[in-house]
Amino acid sequence: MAHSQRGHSPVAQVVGGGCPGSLRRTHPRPHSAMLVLVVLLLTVNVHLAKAASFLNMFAAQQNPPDPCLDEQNKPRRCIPDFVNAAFGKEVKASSTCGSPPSRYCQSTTDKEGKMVRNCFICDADHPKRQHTAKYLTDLNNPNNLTCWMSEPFVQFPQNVTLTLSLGKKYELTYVSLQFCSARPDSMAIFKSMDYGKSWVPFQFYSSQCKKMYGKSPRAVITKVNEQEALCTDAYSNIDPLSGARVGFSTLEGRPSAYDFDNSPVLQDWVTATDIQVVFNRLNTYGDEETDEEARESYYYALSDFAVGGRCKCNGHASECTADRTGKEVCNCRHNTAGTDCEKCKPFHYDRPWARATTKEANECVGEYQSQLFISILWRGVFLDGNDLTLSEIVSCMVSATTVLDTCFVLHFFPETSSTCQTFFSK
Ligand SMILES: [Ca+2]
Repeated sequence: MAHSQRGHSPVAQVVGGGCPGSLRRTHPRPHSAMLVLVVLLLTVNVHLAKAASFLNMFAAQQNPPDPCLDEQNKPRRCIPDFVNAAFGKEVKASSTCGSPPSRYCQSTTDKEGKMVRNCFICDADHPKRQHTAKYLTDLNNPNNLTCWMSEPFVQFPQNVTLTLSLGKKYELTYVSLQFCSARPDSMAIFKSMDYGKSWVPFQFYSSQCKKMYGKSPRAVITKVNEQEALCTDAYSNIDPLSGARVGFSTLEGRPSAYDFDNSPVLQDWVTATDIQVVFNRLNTYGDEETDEEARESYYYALSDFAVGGRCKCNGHASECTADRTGKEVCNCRHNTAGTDCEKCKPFHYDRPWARATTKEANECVGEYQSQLFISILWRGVFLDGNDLTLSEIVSCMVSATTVLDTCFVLHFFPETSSTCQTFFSK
């Protein structure tokens, strides 16, 4: 064991891994300035903790109750509000009418049930004639519908896609599409969990599920395939010609939905950073080959693209806010950190990170780690007889953080890693 080598205890070795050469010096001369620095660090730490707890006490009297703490000020699960995560966000459309201006026709039926067509111009440069993708996620006022519209007759095998980036992870309850045109014959909803690098299907809609997507329209979800996308033929009729809404509920029909807290599979299933809608085939009456005006009446158009869910913070934050760069992040509590509160703060790895549940907040704990950090510094600087410069100590502090991160984030607990075991056996 490393013990036998004088001046190279396991702790010193681990820390030394990040400070090349700094612990290999052979001058065993305790440095009084370093001793003062470490004592100062300890003292400042204790005083800061006391001041923080005093300020917290004071703040608690003035501010409304903290949703992440219970009545006894103990951590409890907290979650951000339910929102339409798409509202006001940019949607990229692969096809939008109006550049150059084009004609489109709206089909309606008159009192006698006869088909009537009214034709208009879509012009991207005209404020009242444009049908921009911004209209997908603007305020949805039923008395003044604003519609995005694709170019006319982009028919299978060509498709039209809409891509919505949420900017961070959300846990979604539904995806809802309100049409200004007829519903498509075939469309698919995909989600990404890695900001658009890879996509997995969420739901398929088609009058011919098997032919279009290779899926049976009568498949059933059981506990063994809870992350499988289904296909339904129930929403692919050409009627109504406008105004229909298609909603996909992410948890509907999935058995573990009733025990969501204890189902990592479904927690993963509802998580998304981006949503993509792919329109594969237009619904038509079959008259597009013979009638030019008929072709102009077949396009995809939506008045609202809504995504209902909560900013994903794993039960450790009650709100998401913009960070210094304007990126949306969780306002993490319970000693957690990261965009989604998906890890423990440095020096709070006394037990493995876990998502909060309704019964247990699973907050990160770290008193032992702070003491350990000081002890690493102590051993590295004094007990092993090295003298380091201030910049080397700062470098060691960074290295120690990395070592702890590596131990606990990758291995979770010392028992599972021999490096960490050695590290902690001191
Ligand atoms: Ca709209």
